Amino acid sequence: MSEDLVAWGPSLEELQKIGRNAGLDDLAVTGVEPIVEARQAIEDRKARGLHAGMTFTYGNADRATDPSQLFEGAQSVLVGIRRYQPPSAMNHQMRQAADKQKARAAGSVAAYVSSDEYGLLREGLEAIAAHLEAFGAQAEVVMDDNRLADRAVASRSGLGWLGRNTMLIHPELGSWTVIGSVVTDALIQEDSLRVEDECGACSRCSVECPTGAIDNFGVLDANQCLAWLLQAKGVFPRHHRVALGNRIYGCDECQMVCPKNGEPQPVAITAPQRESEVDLVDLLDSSDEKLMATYGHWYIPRRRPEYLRRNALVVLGNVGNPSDPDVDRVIKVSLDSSSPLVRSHAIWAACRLGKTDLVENKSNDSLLRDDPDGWVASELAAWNISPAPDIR
Ligand code: B12
Ligand code: SF4
Ligand code: SF4
Repeated sequence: MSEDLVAWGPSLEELQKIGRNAGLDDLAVTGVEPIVEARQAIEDRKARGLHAGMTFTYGNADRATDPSQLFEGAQSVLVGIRRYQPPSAMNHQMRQAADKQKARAAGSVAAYVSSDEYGLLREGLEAIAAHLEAFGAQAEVVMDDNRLADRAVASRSGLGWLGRNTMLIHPELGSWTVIGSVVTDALIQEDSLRVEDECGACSRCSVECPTGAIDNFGVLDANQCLAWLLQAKGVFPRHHRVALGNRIYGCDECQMVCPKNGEPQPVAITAPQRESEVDLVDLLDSSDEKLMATYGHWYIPRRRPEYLRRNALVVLGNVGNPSDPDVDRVIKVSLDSSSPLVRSHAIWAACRLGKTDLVENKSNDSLLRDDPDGWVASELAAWNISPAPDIR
């Protein structure tokens, strides 16, 4: 804060108390000056194509790193953080092995969506905004929004450091957190110091990432990141399908391996629970309407249920039980789908489970009909399969 400005509005301590009572685990404040390093980081990722065509904060890096653009007169950014329950201590390979034992295969859902954490984060931030408004200040909640790079403001406010896995790591809370802000025209006295980077010589996240998406300098290539690939349009890249394992939404690996996350502690206010596992056969059996009603809170490309089916088929190929008749049934139904995306991933699932006969028994006509992007044809070619001759 520059010396000629006079703080006005509630104190940070007062706001921290309100935030804690309303579900936040910590709150810090920073000014609205542009975060030049963050802007450069975003521009650099874009220039190198590492953003994989994503928009979000990449759409307008200038705005996302300049909180003063949120509204005229904005002076302070209160950054709130909320910790959520991490996945069980079982590592990914153990979970996959355990899934193989189950009669019905399941896909795993990342911890941040296994409960409604953003709902509770928003409630905490709204309590802060209401208190500021009671002082006559303007206050706007900005959370997981294209207009503000959450980790950049959080790191400048002193809430934590930016780890090599790109996560904001709070010295006590670790990285199993979600972040949001309240931008206000009140001028809240800053008291935060920058937290030192504690990654040191560690590089576990980079080494253990299933696809090698993180380099040694903490730069993430979204083209390789499973969390993004599950949300991206088009075919799921063939060379990353096995690495996907049983993940059906999100990926927690680079946080699970991080020594800074320590022992999981219980969360203060528990958010409403949602699914942490998805029965793959049930998903593939569901109507489009049911899929959107059940998983509509996920980011689904173009809001098209065929993407949920695409992801489920890749996971089914990895962890499905080949002797389960329901697995055969849902693959057969998927091979008959009107969507070439679904048909091509059904071919992959069938072949990966050693069930090429399911594909070979289909006619050319039924498999290759309406395949404008050649997805089905290239999947068949990849497995060197010729379907049954056309039955005319
Ligand atoms: C796009 C996006 C993604 C993309 C790309 C992620 C990435 N690393 O770039 C994908 C889909 C892959 C993704 C995945 C996940 N995401 Co995401 N994602 C975002 C989003 C919308 C924008 C992030 C962004 O700006 N990326 C651009 C790149 C360049 O930024 P960055 O690598 O984070 O680098 C920043 C800093 O390094 C900073 N910076 C760099 N140098 C310097 C120097 C200084 C001095 C300073 C101050 C700053 C600074 O500038 C950069 C821009 O902000 C934010 C929400 C938001 N509005 O901010 C959530 C967000 C980052 N995601 C979040 C989460 C939870 C996840 C997942 C864990 C979900 C999951 N389980 O699957 C994974 C984690 C993967 C990972 N290791 O990042 C949380 C992170 C919480 C935390 N504690 O860090 C956020 C903040 C959402 C939220 N509001 O809580 N995500
Ligand atoms: S979220 Fe998964 S795939 Fe993405 S960088 Fe982290 S470990 Fe790698
Ligand atoms: S795993 Fe190691 S290098 Fe990666 S974020 Fe955690 S402490 Fe940093």
